[in-house]
Amino acid sequence: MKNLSAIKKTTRALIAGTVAASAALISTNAMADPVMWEFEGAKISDTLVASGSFIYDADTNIFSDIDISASDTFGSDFTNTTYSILSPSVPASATDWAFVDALTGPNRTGEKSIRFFTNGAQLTNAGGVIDNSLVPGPSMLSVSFAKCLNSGCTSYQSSNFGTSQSSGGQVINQDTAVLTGTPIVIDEDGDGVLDTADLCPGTVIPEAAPTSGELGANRYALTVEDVMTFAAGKKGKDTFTTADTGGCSCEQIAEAGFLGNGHMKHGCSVGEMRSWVNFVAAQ
Ligand SMILES: [Ca+2]
Ligand SMILES: [Ca+2]
Repeated sequence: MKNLSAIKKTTRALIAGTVAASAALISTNAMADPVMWEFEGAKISDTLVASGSFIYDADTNIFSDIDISASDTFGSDFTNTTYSILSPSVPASATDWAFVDALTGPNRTGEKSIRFFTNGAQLTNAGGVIDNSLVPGPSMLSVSFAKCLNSGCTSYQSSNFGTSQSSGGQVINQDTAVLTGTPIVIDEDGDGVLDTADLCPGTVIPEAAPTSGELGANRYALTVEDVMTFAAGKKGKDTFTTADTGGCSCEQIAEAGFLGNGHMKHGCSVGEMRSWVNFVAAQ
C-alpha cells in the first residue's frame, strides 16, 4: 500500500513536472522581454535639454511607463514639460511615435508633443543604440517638439533637434540625441516571480481556492491580495511563498498536478505543497 502510494505520488509529480515545464516553455516562447529605452543627450542648445525613458514591446507595439521631460532655460513654450502619454494622433510604430503632455480631447489647442522619427531604424526587443552614428548623411534619430495652436493642430509651433535644422535662431546639435535600449525582465502576473522563472503565467491573488471559503487544516492557498506568502489553515506550520512554488498558486498547482477537487475546495495539502516545492527546487 505504501509503495502504491509512493508510485502514485511520483507519477503525479512527473505529470506535474511535464505540465509545468510545458507551461514555462510556452510562456518563454510567447513573450519576449520588452525593452526600456533611455533617451538622453538631446539638446537644441545649451538651454533646451530632453531626457527620460519609456518601455516598448516590439511584439505588441505597446509603449508604457513613458517618462520624458524637457527643460528649457531659454524660456520657450517647451519649458519644463513632461511627456507621459502616447499620442493618440500619431500612428505609433517602431520607427515613428510621439508622446504628449496630456490628453486634450477633440480640441487639441495647447497640447504639447515630442515626436521621434528613426529614419527606418527599428526599436526591437533586442535593444541596442539608435543615434546619428548608424548611417552616414542625414539624421537617423530626429526628435521634434510641437505645441498645437488650434483645435485640429493644423497649426503648431515646432522646435526640432537631432537634425541640422534650426529653430528660433538656435543652431541644432545633430549628434547628441541617443536612444539606448536594454531588455527588461518583467513580472507580468504580479506574483513576485519574474516571467523568466515563473512556471505558471496568469496567477491571480487572491486565488479561487479554497472554494469552501475557509482553508482546511494544514492546507494552503494565496488568500490575501498582494501577499505572496501562502495562508495556512489550522495547524499549518509550513511557510510557502510564490518564490518557493515557482510562481504557482494552489489552484495552478492543483491543475498542473491533476489533483482532486478537495485541493480547490479546502486549499492545497501540505504534502502536495512540499512535493511541488521540491519539484520546483529541482528545476
Ligand atoms: Ca510572475
Ligand atoms: Ca505566476
